[in-house]
Amino acid sequence: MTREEPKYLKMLERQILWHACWMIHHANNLREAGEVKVGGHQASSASLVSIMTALYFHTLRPNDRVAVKPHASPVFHAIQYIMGNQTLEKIRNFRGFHGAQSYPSRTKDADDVDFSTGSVGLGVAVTAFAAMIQDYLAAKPWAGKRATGRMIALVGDAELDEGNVYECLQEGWKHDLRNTWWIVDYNRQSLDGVVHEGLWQRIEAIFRAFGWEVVILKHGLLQRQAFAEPGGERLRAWIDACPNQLYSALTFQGGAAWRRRLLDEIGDQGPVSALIGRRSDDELAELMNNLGGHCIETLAEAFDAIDHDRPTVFLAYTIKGWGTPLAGHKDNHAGVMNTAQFASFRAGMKVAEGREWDRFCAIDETSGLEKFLAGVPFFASGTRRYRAAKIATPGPVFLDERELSTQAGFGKILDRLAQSDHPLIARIMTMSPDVTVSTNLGPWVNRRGLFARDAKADTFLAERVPSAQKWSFSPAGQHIELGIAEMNLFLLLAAAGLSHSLFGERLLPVGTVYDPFVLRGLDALNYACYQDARFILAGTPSGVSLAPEGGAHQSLATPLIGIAQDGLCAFEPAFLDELSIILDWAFDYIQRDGEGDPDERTWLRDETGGSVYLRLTTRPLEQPKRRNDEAFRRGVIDGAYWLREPGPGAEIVLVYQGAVAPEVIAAAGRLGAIRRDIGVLAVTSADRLNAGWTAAQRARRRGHGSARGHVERLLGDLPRHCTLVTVTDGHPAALAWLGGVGGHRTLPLGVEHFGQTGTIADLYRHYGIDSQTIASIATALTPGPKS
Ligand SMILES: Cc1ncc(C[n+]2csc(CCOP(=O)(O)OP(=O)(O)O)c2C)c(N)n1
Ligand SMILES: [Mg+2]
Repeated sequence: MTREEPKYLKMLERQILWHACWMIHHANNLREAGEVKVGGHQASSASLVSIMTALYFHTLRPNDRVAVKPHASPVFHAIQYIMGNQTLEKIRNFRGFHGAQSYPSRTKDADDVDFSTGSVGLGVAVTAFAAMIQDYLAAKPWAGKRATGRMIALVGDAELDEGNVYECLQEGWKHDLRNTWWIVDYNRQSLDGVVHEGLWQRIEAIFRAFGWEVVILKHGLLQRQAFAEPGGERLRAWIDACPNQLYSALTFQGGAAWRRRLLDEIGDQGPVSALIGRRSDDELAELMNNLGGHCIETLAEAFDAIDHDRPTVFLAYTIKGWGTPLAGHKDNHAGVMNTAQFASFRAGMKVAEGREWDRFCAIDETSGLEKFLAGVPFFASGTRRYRAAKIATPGPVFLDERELSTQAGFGKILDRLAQSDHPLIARIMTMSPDVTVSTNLGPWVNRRGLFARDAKADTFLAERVPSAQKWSFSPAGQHIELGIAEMNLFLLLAAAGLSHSLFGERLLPVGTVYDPFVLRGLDALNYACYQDARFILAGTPSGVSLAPEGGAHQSLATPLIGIAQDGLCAFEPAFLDELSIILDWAFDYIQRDGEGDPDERTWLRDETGGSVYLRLTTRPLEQPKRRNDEAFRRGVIDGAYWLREPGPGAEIVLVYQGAVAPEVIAAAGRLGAIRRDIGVLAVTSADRLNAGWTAAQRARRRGHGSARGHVERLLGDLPRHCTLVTVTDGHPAALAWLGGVGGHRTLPLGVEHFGQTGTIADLYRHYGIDSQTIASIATALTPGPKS
């Protein structure tokens, strides 16, 4: 640190504290009576102000990336505002429509957010996975060379209650994690109260166990200087022994209360009393508030002192509400300063009415500050949103197997791709939470290898023990072996899926997971999508078609997740050719970043791209005759095609998605003899059909009278009295909505209750998705002979 630097950093710290608190105050005052007020977050923000000032204005370099504790969003926006990367309009409208976001958002904020945060714990862990992606790229010859950045998380102490943090620690240890810093805002307060005594010792032990360096920043410079005075050691001992609750309460009460308490407990009419006596109430409060996490010098020096790339956790003692009248109060999380408190805060900050938004309104003397800011390294090269060129796809890989499951087909397609030298293949990065082999990724991994920074031979191969899996680890490898924790899969997909934007290098991440356990990682999947990370996810096996495995392994709800999850386009193909077409399309779709205008054929916003979810199965199906017509190829991607076109007098149309195709085809065969013109609609994506339908309706409301979604065109010519029977191996609601498209009576079949072990035939019969039941339900509903 230069001699002048602390002076500027303290000016900035003060200014940032003001802007953050004012932003929240203003936002709450804008809300009309009766409107929801969001939690205050003034106290949470204040707690991180010093740390973020030291980081952004002293420590960070442009390649560093930071996940900011969600409820410190105003601090982040204030910093970017001071640096000219955030507009006044947006911060005046903090928490308002199109304003700066309550929680930092890569997609909704315009001020260079590195990682979105909001659901506590996820922003923390994603930094570790981003560091792994950085290492992965550094090992690849096709990737440009760039300076290594540190992936930094600003972590609330209560965030450390989230289990995914520990799952990530373990995974990080396995992968020799580097260049990751977590800075814990140890204010000893959560939302509801004060954290348990001695938490820091648990934290320290846990991090050390996983090989992290632990740096504890307990006392600031003022405190350390006071400890060096006569009697100072007694003061230190008292502070170290003080329970969290008491420290917080005294902080809230201020200087006079500190004096009474300290004199009562350690006053000695000698050096300790003199040490306390030399300070006014305000000075005593400042001293007691001068914890490590609020001392710019202590923070900057601690960050500068790290001269290695091992993962490091800083436990920075802070005060929730530091520098504000809310400091230390256990109810301060949702609280905002009331009128009187804000007036006193304003008086202390010396900000005049009407000047509140001025960039430097809380700084008396700003000479030299602009020059200092112009030289801050982190902001020197502007904002850091990168792009990477799109890579053309090789075209669908068609398989010739006569009978195969979609899961096996997926493995075979990837195996075929692994043998290709098409430029896209080098960019594929696969990963799986300990289900690589059982989701059929084995052949791909055998050919493309596992990634590790240091090569590791396959001992079984070296010892000539026959094995189908030839697993060697090397920097060239393209598969990441993960432990079972599904959260880690989705967080790694999130980090890999942002590679083009974070590191300027295109990766095409492909993850496989047992479909029921999508739910285990669902919040992390949602988090990945919210950040617009791009990846392909194969959830397999799915549904009760996984018959002998039983109810714990049979997914029912995932088709609905596929429909409802924003940013994720869900397919459930039944046949191999469909899968081949979808996968090739998916490699293109995940790279798109066009404008949001819908495609007027489907009304889907396909140009914007997104991630893709394939719900697959282990049930082998006999493959239909290959179709090469455009209606088929397009229909597969648009979400449905006629497997059997209904005639003009159709009374029944059977609709299916996924592995139940043979039951539906067989039922149609039975029904064909006794009902006229029966149709069979093959749905490959209920998600895309549904999205196109709602988008076309929206377009019609906006004046595009001729807008029609794909499903509206498909069902448009059906006679009004025709009945739809929909069938899927998942929750029936996934297709039940089809009745709303053209007003057709609809009977949705599917699985609503937990499955159990059995044969596929047993279970399909039990849940009424076998051909006999489908046919008899269909005939019961329509006039004519019964099946
Ligand atoms: C997954 C999840 N659960 C609950 C919340 C609600 N929540 C927001 S902040 C918070 C407490 C955070 O305490 P801490 O991490 O110590 O931060 P501080 O407020 O002290 O800065 C909670 C429970 C959330 N944002 N995410
Ligand atoms: Mg806390």
